[in-house]
Amino acid sequence: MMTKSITEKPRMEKTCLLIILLLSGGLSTLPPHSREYHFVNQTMNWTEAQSYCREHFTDLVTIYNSDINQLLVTMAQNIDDWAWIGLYDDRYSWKWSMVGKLFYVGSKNESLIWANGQPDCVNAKEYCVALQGQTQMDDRPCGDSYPFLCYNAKNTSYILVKESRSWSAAQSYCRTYHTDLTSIRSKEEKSNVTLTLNGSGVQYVWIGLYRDPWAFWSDNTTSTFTNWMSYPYKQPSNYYPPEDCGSVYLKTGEWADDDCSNSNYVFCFTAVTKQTVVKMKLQSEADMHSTEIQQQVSQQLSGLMLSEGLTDFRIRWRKVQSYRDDQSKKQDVDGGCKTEV
Ligand SMILES: [Ca+2]
Ligand SMILES: [Ca+2]
Repeated sequence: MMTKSITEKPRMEKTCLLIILLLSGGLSTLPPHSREYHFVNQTMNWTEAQSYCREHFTDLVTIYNSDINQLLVTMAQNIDDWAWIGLYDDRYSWKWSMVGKLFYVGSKNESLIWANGQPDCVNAKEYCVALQGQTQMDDRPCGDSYPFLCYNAKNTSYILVKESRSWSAAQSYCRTYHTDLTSIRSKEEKSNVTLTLNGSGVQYVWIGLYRDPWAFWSDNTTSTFTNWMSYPYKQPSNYYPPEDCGSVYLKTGEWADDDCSNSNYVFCFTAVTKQTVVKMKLQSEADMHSTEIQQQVSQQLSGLMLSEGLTDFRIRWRKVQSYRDDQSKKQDVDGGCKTEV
């Protein structure tokens, strides 16, 4: 006969454990409203301004909308001068129509040679590339009409279309009837292009190289907002080339492209990391000291947080105080658990 002995367990202490949730916003996902803006009341060139902002704050300012733009104007109190913002133009950030990736011409591709003094981005209007004299590259206004070179990937052929079109119209044509505007990514492609153009007599011919103007901000975020000055000086102008850095006129908030070596005031920003602490008290008969149980609770909480779209959080356990039946300790007890700060 088996005897079943039941041992009466001593009353288990109720253990209170505090779960602390630290919720914080990562820098990369910070929306613009979690930024603080700073007007630097001294003048320096754009590179110095960038270093200054990175040393004392986070970076040069990125302007995402007219509210931020207006806020900056208010901060500078009507000074009749200009201030640097994080915007800059990279005149070597070329991309191939067919590849779509940034392509730094010159440093990586020996087959691509700029004509003397190019790319010069005359009047801040030249964002597409044509071969000039059949061998060297020149940035030209994308709206200019030139013959163009298509590439056909099916039979690896290069097709010179002698009808003059704008760069975009040429691109559409090539994409419709062939593969795309031609790339020149190797010595082999370069000699094929030269061969195709040989004896054609064309002065300029579009190839697939282009770039997005004023696409970069110092903090590597992107913004579609612009506020270029239109009167009396239409900007960007590249009037004293190169004018590759963006500045804002403090009286109106309008932007201009400016020579990066000029001295201007500066707008910086600080990224504000917002952190919220959520404390939860757990009271249970279960052994809350058990790492396993703690892990289970943490996992359930994490799942809940993630389902609510919160991705940046930490869960920390902290023992507060054991519940005791001892009435003499009651003054220490706050609803069963003492709250410890
Ligand atoms: Ca040019
Ligand atoms: Ca300008």
